[in-house]
Amino acid sequence: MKLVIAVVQDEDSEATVQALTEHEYRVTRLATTGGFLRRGNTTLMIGVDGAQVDDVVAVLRQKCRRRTVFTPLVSETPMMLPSSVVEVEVGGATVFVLDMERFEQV
Ligand code: 2BA
Repeated sequence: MKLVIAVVQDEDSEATVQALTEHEYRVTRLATTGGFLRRGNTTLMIGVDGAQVDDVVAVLRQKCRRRTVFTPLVSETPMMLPSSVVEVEVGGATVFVLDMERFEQV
């Protein structure tokens, strides 16, 4: 079995979980925070057979969009202007696929 871990934007999480559930995948949703933007995102854990990984990734690709986010420029000095922002492109989904050594429900 494999564990698919996907970091998705909060805006996409509801539709993504719904689509995965409709495909009969089991999903755990975690509220997480990106280290760079320091804003909320959603991490999904999906345990599947190896043969299902490509289908899970296809659902993620379909439901998770890339977006441009404007974020305040972080500066080490107090010289930062209030209008200093940087443009960052985020998403669709950041996907990790791990070998699952053991899976059981007790
Ligand atoms: P954040 O860490 O908040 O990053 C948001 C976006 O900021 C990233 O989008 C990327 O476009 C940009 N970014 C991140 N680190 C950067 C850096 N050091 N320099 C310049 N730009 C940077 P995505 O790549 O789509 O990542 C979305 C979220 O996925 C991340 O939110 C983080 O929560 C997670 N993620 C991405 N790569 C990861 C990794 N290798 N390990 C763990 N989590 C990861």
